[in-house]
Amino acid sequence: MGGIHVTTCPDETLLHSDAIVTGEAEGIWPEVCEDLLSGRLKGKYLGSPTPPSRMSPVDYRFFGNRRYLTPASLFATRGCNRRCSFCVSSRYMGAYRTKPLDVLEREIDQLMQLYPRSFLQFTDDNLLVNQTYASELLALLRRKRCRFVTMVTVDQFCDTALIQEMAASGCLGVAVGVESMDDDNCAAISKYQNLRQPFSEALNFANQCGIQVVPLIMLGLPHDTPERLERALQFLKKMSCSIYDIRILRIYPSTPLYSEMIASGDVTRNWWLKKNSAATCNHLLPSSLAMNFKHPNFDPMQLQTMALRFIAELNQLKPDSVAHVLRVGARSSGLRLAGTFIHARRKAVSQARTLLKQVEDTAACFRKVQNESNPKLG
Ligand code: B12
Ligand code: SF4
Repeated sequence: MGGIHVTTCPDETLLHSDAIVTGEAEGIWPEVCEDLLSGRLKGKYLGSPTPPSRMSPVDYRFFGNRRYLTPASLFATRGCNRRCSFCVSSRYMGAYRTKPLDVLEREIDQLMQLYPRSFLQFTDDNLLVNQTYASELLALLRRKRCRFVTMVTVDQFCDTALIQEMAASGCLGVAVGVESMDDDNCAAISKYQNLRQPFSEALNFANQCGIQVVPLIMLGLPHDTPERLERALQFLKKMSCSIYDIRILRIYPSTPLYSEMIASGDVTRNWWLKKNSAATCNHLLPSSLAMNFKHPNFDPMQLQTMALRFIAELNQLKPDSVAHVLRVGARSSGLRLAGTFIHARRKAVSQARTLLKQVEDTAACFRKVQNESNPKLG
């Protein structure tokens, strides 16, 4: 086994496997294969960050046509130089590295040949943080007449020159790491690049450039309260985003947030191995809405109800929101992506409404049982 969880929890995963590889596999993989073939497999292999000089082009024929938004997804960089306290990937990935552009160009050529009608999706954590590389990469995408989507940080999103350059290079959409509308929450999770940024103005600008915007939002941050989230919901409703990605904060092992919350008693060590408590609706919900920690201002079902309301109310399709997404798409010849977002919004709203009903029923049942066992609480 290998990958992020294995890297952050090697001893746990070794209990379930013959051998594990921690970190990045490229350098150590030949040794693992040789040992396997000669029957001398060791338990633990320590992979190390692959240097750019050893990054060779991925052969996408191996993956088949398995689509995630698009079948043409690729990675140009590794790691992230920021250190948001909840983020696992910036830590386990090692130093920020960029793939040589000639290698990347070969991957792009292959993907464009395999999927000529698809846009590219860069799944990088922080594709554009190195300005020199970002300019060269965007020039390459412009030259190749690519169309692409990617993730950006809030400070990059608010940089109008960068957004303009991205639009000119074929950018159809960005997911933005907004997390919270409140600066004190962003500071509490060390997401300093989000502070004092003109998000609403940047949103209008990106939309005018033909870029669809997907804010990534987390509920359950340290300063969230029911009143604040209600305010955030009403504020976000006035914005014109293409689709809203809402999740409940997760406390991953290896992050500073995990260590802090273990110390404060707000999260249980190895929570992912424990059975779900009856006081949550984790068993009903997708993992992105599971709650595995204690929040001072919410019980789990209350936060889960709020998250479902965010999904249902923000993604609700009205004639003007449909027209907006289509208009943005038309500006960048990205009508297909616009259609995907409209379809995804419809599906998200319908799922959230169904789940909301189930969570509300479960919460009512839970309160009834609590009241019966302790009438004083009622
Ligand atoms: C893209 C992505 C997705 C896409 C994938 C689409 C696609 N077409 O690839 C989608 C949206 C589907 C997705 C979904 C989810 N994701 Co995701 N995703 C990522 C992201 C941004 C990039 C993954 C990637 O390609 N990395 C690049 C490659 C090179 O790195 P790598 O995968 O780690 O692989 C290297 C090593 O780990 C190792 N390795 C990996 N696997 C193996 C296996 C073996 C046998 C060996 C030897 C080695 C090895 O070698 C590799 C090469 O060096 C990562 C963040 C990140 N930086 O990795 C999050 C990330 C992996 N996702 C995460 C999560 C939580 C999820 C979801 C559970 C979200 C949810 N709640 O629904 C789902 C789970 C989906 C599933 N079924 O597994 C977390 C995982 C946290 C954790 N501690 O496990 C991450 C780290 C994001 C984050 N910061 O929170 N994800
Ligand atoms: S900017 Fe994104 S990838 Fe980088 S540390 Fe923060 S959350 Fe992680």
